[in-house]
Amino acid sequence: MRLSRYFLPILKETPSDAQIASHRLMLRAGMIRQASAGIYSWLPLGYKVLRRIEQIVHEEQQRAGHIPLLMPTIQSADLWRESGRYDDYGQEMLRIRDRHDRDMLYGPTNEELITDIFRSHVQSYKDLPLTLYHIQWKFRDEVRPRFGVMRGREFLMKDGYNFDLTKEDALHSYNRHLVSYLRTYERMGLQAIPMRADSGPIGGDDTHEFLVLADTGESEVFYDSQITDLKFGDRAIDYDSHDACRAVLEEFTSRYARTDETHDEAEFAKVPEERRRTARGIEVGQIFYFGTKYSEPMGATVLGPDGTRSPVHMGSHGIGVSRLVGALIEANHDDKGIIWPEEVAPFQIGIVNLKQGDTDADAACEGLYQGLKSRGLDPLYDDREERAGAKFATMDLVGCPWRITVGPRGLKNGVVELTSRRTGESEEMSPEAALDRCAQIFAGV
Ligand code: P5A
Repeated sequence: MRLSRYFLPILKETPSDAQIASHRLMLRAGMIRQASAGIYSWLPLGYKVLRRIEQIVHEEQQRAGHIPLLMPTIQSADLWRESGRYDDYGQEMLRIRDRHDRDMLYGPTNEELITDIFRSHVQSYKDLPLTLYHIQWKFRDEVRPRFGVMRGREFLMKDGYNFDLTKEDALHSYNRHLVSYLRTYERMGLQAIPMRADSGPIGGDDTHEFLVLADTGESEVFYDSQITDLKFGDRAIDYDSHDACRAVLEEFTSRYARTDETHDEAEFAKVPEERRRTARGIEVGQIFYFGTKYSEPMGATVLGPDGTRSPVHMGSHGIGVSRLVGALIEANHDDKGIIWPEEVAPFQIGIVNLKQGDTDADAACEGLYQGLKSRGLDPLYDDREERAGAKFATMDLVGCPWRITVGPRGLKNGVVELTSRRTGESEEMSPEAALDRCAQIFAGV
């Protein structure tokens, strides 16, 4: 993309109402614009990051064998009356009446709707196990929407629902989700720690939240510091193997790690003192096993191998896709701006032309721009008639992980400069070498 033709409405002033870095930087970098409290338009740069995160989530869900579909945002109140949650959900639910006076709502979550789909089409244990998911907007009329996309009223969630014949199978689905979430967050360059949590309005006894440690996080967390040394990495895992998934769950959840809702001082005291940590965290996902909480009242039963019908065992599993954009920035920024991990960067490489209008500089930039694109990369070329300082400031704010700086002086020696946004280290090399290096850096991404 050529910056002169892009829509990147950068703010010169730091917005005064934004309290945390990610909110400030998303506004300043022209990623989002508030439409009303807790509701945002995703401007082109923000939308690009959102799409990259979605893409990783889709790939990891499907790797685990989960099947994508798309349910609507507006739901009928009748389904929620069947499960009993229509009255329970309270003021967080946005209730709407259509022209025929029917009660509708903007979905805060989809347990009822998916259970209705399931009961209408699946009758036999032979069609199990089944996990369906979608990535769809949700609405929760939060009392205090704040911190930009971190606690929005409208937000994008990946929500998945498993249907299993037995409790044991459903617990395997739970474990499988835990494993696939570990992979998903690590692929984005984030460490998200599973912590025992409270199930709130979704229900059930088994639940873990995934937390990214950050001073600006809304949750207070207590954990054994050994947990931060754990990495899932690039392990090959058989998602159908109950033993393999259970082993990962045990590895990642056997040390003390809890949110304030389930914190137990006596248990925490058993952790050696030098390893006890209290911190804050951003909840980027949560998994639940709730058995027959929805299938029983809604009559979602299947015929088992013994010829009798019984309600299916279920769980639901959520990733805060739009919140992740904020969480990623909280974990990756400095005082100049955002530092995107390579896997989610909206543009991977910025090209800065130090002297727009200079024949050699323009030609070299054009060659790099086309060369990067032909290698399957997505560069942002600052081709505006601007001072070098302003161009560097824009690139630093927007946060492309790599920058190629091109100027007449370097070109006389046949070189351009390749700079890492994260380390600030620069290296001079020929434009061809810069192209090869960039292709190499992003080969595995
Ligand atoms: C699991 C999927 C559920 O709703 N039902 C379907 C279950 N879980 S949850 O924990 O309530 O939400 C899942 C994730 O969504 C993100 N999230 C939010 N993101 C931005 N703004 C909000 N107001 C908001 N509320 C929840 C969180 O990341 C949460 O873990």
